[in-house]
Formats: sequence, structure tokens, C-alpha cells
Amino acid sequence: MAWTTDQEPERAILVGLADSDELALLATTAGSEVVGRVQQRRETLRAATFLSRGKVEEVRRLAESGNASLVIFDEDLSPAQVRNLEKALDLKIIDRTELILDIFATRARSREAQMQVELAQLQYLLPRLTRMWVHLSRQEGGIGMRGPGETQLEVDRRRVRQRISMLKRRLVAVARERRVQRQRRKSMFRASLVGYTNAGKSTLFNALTRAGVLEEDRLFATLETTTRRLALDGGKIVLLSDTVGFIRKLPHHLVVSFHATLGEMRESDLLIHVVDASIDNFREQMEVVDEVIDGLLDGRVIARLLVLNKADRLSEERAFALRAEFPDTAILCARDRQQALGFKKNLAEAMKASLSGGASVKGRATPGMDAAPEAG
Ligand SMILES: Nc1nc2c(ncn2[C@@H]2O[C@H](COP(=O)(O)OP(=O)(O)OP(=O)(O)O)[C@@H](O)[C@H]2O)c(=O)[nH]1
Ligand SMILES: [Mg+2]
Repeated sequence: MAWTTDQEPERAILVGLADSDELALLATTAGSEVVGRVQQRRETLRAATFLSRGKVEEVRRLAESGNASLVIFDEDLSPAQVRNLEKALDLKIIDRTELILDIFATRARSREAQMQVELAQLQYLLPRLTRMWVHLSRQEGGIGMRGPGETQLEVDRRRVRQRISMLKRRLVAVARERRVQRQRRKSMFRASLVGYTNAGKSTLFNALTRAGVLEEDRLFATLETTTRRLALDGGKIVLLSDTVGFIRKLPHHLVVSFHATLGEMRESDLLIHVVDASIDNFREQMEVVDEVIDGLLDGRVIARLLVLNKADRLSEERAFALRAEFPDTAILCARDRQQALGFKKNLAEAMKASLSGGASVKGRATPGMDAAPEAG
């Protein structure tokens, strides 16, 4: 299942309910080469295979002519659907969650991120073990854990559960350390860059702090939180954090696993929502981000500051329309260091508003959802 970008790309057919550039970007980020696309109409969905009979044939033909070994679905599939499709097509079937988990797995660098991704993968795997147990036991080797009367599947399930508990315990310990670290910084004003993957968070972060974190035209370039001190004009200091990006239908297990990493975000005084305004459906992306954040904040209220990025890619008319629609919002090109540094002024204003307990942080993403910061 795991493939990396160093290997020969796996040739893939993409399947979805809509034609999705995002799925193609996810697929290439994971190191596969897209050789065909199939769109399934909602009205003719079949429960057993997701695809209608005709579409199964279409996938088969495309896979043959494109020499594909892999079919990637934009939707999540049930274990039974995957089984039926594999049987019908004799191709590897991967759904959206598996694809995203795989990207996270190949990109995780720190020990903590690796544990978080592994935990999410195992939790996803557990109910699917009937299909995957061969794969897993090959990976881990047949360690002598087989009890009398137990099937290999039961043994593997137990081993997966044990590994899940072990990872959870270790992650709890890491989270405790992080909390202690954060406690020490409690007196400082903390802001986190949040947003859809590839929006330009790390680019803005680097321009402001010269931290030199990875910025890349790929999805999920950033998996760990980096924090730097940033001096604003007038001498005020902000602790600024760059965080992991979000995506539509972000796998639930990942969100849960990354709770510790996202802790920095949850305890921020200000969330800076970076948006790629050059994308046609950037409003949808904003909504996705707001939803994930609301889920993570669990009722907490944190002031939000919006940044419309990639202004260099906007036509004159579009830039004009956006300036009219978002009058107090920074619309900038984070790649332009001068423009990025100009954003410090917006940041200073938002900080002032937040510290004075005022509700008027300008350019918020979702009016009404982020009134005054929590009292106390
Ligand atoms: N044209 C243009 N490209 C930009 C701008 N800001 C960032 N980019 C590019 O967009 C891509 C993604 O930038 P990142 O800073 O890595 O995005 P990110 O939000 O940190 O993404 P993740 O870490 O994957 O969540 C990179 O190729 C950047 O060079 C901008 O203002 N204009
Ligand atoms: Mg990043």
C-alpha cells in the first residue's frame, strides 16, 4: 500500500462523483501517475461496488489501455466495496482516506508525527483486517504470538490493538511535555497560521520569521508545528506557529491523532486563516477550514484574522472585487517579502483588538462565530 516518490510511479485511474483536480493533486503528491479518470453519476451508484456495472467496465478498459495497477476513489469505500471491486477488477483499490493517510505516512518526519500517522492508519485498518491481514503479517513478520486455537486474523487484530494502545500511551506522554512547554509561554501572545493545504501558510511564516520551514507546491508539506518569535513594529512580540494544513474530508482518525500537534492552535490567542484566493472555490475551502477548526476548538472561541494570499495570481477585476468584498483584509502575495512584512501591521491591530478584549478583529472568516476571546 505504501508507495513513495522515489519509486517508479504507480499508474492510477481516478474515480469520483465529480471531476476533481484536488484528487489528482493528492494522487500525484502520493507519487502516482494519473492515466485515466472516470466519473460516476450519483443516480446510478451501486451499493455493492460503488460503481455501476458500466463504470466498472469503463475502469477496466482504461486501466488496460493505460497499463494502470491502481484505482483511487475520491469517496470513502466500505471494506465490502473494496473487496468486491478488487475481485471485479483485479486492481489495487484505494479510497480517499487511505490516500491521505498514505501521504501523511510518507511525509511524517518527526517521531511524533510518525506515531500520530501510524495510530491513524492502524485505527483505519482495524475494521478492515479481513482484507489486509496478509499484508500486515508480512510487514511485521510472524512473531511467535499465536495462541492455541487462535486464527491468524485474531492474532493480528490483537497485535494491532496492542500497538494502538502503545502508541496512544506514548502520544499522551508527548502531549504532556508539549503542555508543559506551552505553559511556560502562557504569558506570551500566540498566533497560529491555519488554513487549507497549499494555501501558503509556510511561505508567509518563512517570510515573516525567516524560519526556513519547507514550502512546496504539494499537499501536506507541513506536518509538524513550528513556532518562532516575531517582533512587531513597536516592540510587541508574537509567538507565531505554522501548522498542518486541512483538506476536504480530512480523515477523522488523523484529526484525532494530530490533536497534540494541533494543541498549539487550540491554545492560540489568534488564528490567522491563510486562504489561496486564486482558487475559484476558495470559499468552499474556507468553510472546510472553519469546520475543522470549530471541531477542534470544541466550543472555545478564538479571534480569527483572514489573509487572502496569492494575490499575484488574481486578475485586475478579481482583485478589485475581492478588495470590495473584504475591505479590511490583507490581500497579498506571501512570496513577496515586502508584502508579507506589511502583514505585520494587520497582525499588530488584531493583537491589540484581542488584548483589549474587543470583538472587532477585522477580516474574520466567519462573522458571528468568533466574537470576543474567552473571558479570563
Ligand atoms: N503564486 C503564488 N504562490 C504562492 C504564494 N504563496 C505561496 N505560494 C506557493 O504555494 C505553494 C504552497 O505553499 P506553502 O507555503 O507550502 O503552503 P502551506 O499552506 O504551508 O501548505 P501545507 O503545508 O501543505 O499545508 C508553494 O509552491 C508556494 O511557493 C503566493 O502568494 N503566490
Ligand atoms: Mg506548510
